[in-house]
Amino acid sequence: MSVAQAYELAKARYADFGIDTDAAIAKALATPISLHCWQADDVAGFETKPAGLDGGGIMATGNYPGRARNGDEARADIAMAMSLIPGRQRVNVHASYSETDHHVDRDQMDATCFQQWIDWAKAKGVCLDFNPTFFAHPKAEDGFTLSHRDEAIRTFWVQHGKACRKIAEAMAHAQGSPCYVNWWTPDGSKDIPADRFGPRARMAHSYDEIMADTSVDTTQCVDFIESKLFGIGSESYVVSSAEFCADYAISRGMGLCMDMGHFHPTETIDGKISSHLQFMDKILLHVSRPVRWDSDHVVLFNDDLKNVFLEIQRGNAWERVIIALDFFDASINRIGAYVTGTRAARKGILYALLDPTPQLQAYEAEGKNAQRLALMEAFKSMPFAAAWDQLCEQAGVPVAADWLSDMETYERDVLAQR
Ligand code: RNT
Ligand code: ZN
Repeated sequence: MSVAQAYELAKARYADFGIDTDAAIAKALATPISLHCWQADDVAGFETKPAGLDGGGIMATGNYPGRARNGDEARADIAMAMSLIPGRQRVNVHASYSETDHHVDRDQMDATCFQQWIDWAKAKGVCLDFNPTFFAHPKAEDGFTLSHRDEAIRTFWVQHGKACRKIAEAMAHAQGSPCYVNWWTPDGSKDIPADRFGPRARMAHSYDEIMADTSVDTTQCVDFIESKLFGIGSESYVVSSAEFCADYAISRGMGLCMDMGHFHPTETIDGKISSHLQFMDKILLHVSRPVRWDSDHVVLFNDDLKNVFLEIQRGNAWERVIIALDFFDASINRIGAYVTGTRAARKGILYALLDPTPQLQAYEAEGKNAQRLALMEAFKSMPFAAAWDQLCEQAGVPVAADWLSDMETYERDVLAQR
């Protein structure tokens, strides 16, 4: 049976419940997903650095061949992945992906360091998002940046933050639409701190200093602060915790970023969205998949993912939730990681858009909670696959796993030659 034939049957089935599958597909395709540039090179970055200047912070595990070694390779890989992913995409660049012929330290960066990304995005017709990079730098080596007790180090990172907002504003102007900026700092400690207050006070103060630059147009450079529970080397204390970030964002009129992997292992974020959106205009999501201690496995079409998008659908909050990806797996073909993860996110969006929300909410209002539960359950086995295949076909990308041969050809011709 062709995709079109299967879709006609599925369409009729959903129509029985008053759901317009054509409209859902159109909306799912139009919903932007921001692809993170850092899956292409395992979060290494492309800064020109003097020998010996390095520093950790985030770790990708695995050494699958074919890692992008420079901006051109990363952009080629991202473009390849994008050609196999349906729907509207943005590209999310980190400050550590600056490209210059000489060393420009983080506090000195400006938009010219990202000219190649800006030109490429324009040529591809995609918008860029941006992230200051508070890791992979000698001044982040001891685990503290914006909350550092050394005033000189703290000031360096404040300068980086200020520079990043200017860069984001320039990107927004170049693309004629806002650039979403995500603020994540690794600050924290491996073991029990004796002072949790001090770093948090300094962190808040640093952010206040960065955001005090009122020359930046906040309709164009739109800031979000990302929380975390723990990381490698920050198991006992993370300065920018969930409470810190939510309180900071609300008190300063800033956005909040929730990464799906940054909470307790059984804690999910879907139920939090309706709380934050009572008090904030917009939130940013880092769509990710936590496994044990790792927060960044390749995204899959699992319950956690579906529930996040169902929550957006049921709260009619599509305009208020910005969707970005955050995963990195260096142990498999990186194009495959991008395509599987991003397609799963798009699939989750379509799945939510095909939810019988009005009927479920009507049952709830009438106190018919058995009916509500039964319909939710029944919808798990609706002919969703036919709608998803139709979306892919409509977008001109391979259906199901038919993209694997393209990935393998690219691996043979391009990745294996690196
Ligand atoms: C780290 C955060 C952060 C990074 C990216 C590279 O735990 O999730 O978002 O993954 O900024
Ligand atoms: Zn994240």
